[in-house]
Amino acid sequence: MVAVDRGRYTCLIASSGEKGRRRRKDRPEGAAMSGRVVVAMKARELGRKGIVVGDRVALVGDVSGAFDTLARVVRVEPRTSMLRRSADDVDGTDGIERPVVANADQLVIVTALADPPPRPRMIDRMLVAAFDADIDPLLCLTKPDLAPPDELVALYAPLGVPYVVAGKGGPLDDLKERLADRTSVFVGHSGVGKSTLVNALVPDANRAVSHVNAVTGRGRHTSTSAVALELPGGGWIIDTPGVRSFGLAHVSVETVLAGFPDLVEGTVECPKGCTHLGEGCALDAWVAAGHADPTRLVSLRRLLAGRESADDD
Ligand SMILES: Nc1nc2c(ncn2[C@@H]2O[C@H](COP(=O)(O)OP(=O)(O)OP(=O)(O)O)[C@@H](O)[C@H]2O)c(=O)[nH]1
Ligand SMILES: [Mg+2]
Repeated sequence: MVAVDRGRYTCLIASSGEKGRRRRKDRPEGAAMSGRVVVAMKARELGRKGIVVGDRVALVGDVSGAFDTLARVVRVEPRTSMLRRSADDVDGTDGIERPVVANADQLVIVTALADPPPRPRMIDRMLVAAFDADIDPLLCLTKPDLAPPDELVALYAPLGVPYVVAGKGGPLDDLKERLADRTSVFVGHSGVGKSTLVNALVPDANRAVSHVNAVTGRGRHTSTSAVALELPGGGWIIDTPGVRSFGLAHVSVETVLAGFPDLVEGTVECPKGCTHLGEGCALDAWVAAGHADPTRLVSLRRLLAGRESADDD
């Protein structure tokens, strides 16, 4: 399933060499791909089960893809991953998990080096979301024409997160190499340049882009829904709408810790239910004894603490 709009699911039936039967102007946004595009609704038997972009689904009914036809989604296949966030920016702090994208294997954390300025707390939270979903993170730094990447790169070096610098009009070779044959979901604040990148990577994408407000320094939330697009060289990218926050109420301490295998052993001596943030945490002594790099502990604590705050700015 590559896009959803008001209960209508745009699905792609991959087929070798078959050209889409819809003429381009009849295609919904995001349908710039080979294979047959079928629009479907959810079958009643699926009940309340959600379908998200990236899901592999089974279709019945009219799957011709002809104009004005509607198939039915009768089954959602088991997912290999699910990126989630708690929607505490949408309707209060209900902490309810919202699935974002299914079956992605790479989370591309898109951050502008300026305009809007980078917000490390947001990057940290998206990293935790990647750990939680068991998806590889990639830091993608945009707008290098406006500010240098050095400071951010140094901040994330202890975390071992790979990064690429990808500016508008600049070379995209590093990014393309990282995206090849993978299913990558682009996340980040509004206005950081996600759709600009998607348009540069997928010639027919036609994703709307808009400028960042000069007064507030915020983007305009130009993209309003997630869309999956096929890369010309193989692989998929999923453009998502800009988010103001990335709620992590559903993520446990253990999940974050799992992202730091070099520190796990040091927690054996911790008191039960240790938050690893304060008094009594055995990690201080473990690191002092030279078992792990102190910057790793600083990073772990930053992620653990950031997970609890509701505000990402
Ligand atoms: N100077 C500069 N501007 C850029 C660069 N990349 C993107 N922009 C501009 O940043 C603005 C926002 O870009 P979008 O691609 O719409 O951002 P987005 O992340 O998709 O935003 P939402 O859809 O609102 O989440 C546009 O005016 C782009 O032209 C860059 O490398 N350098
Ligand atoms: Mg966009």
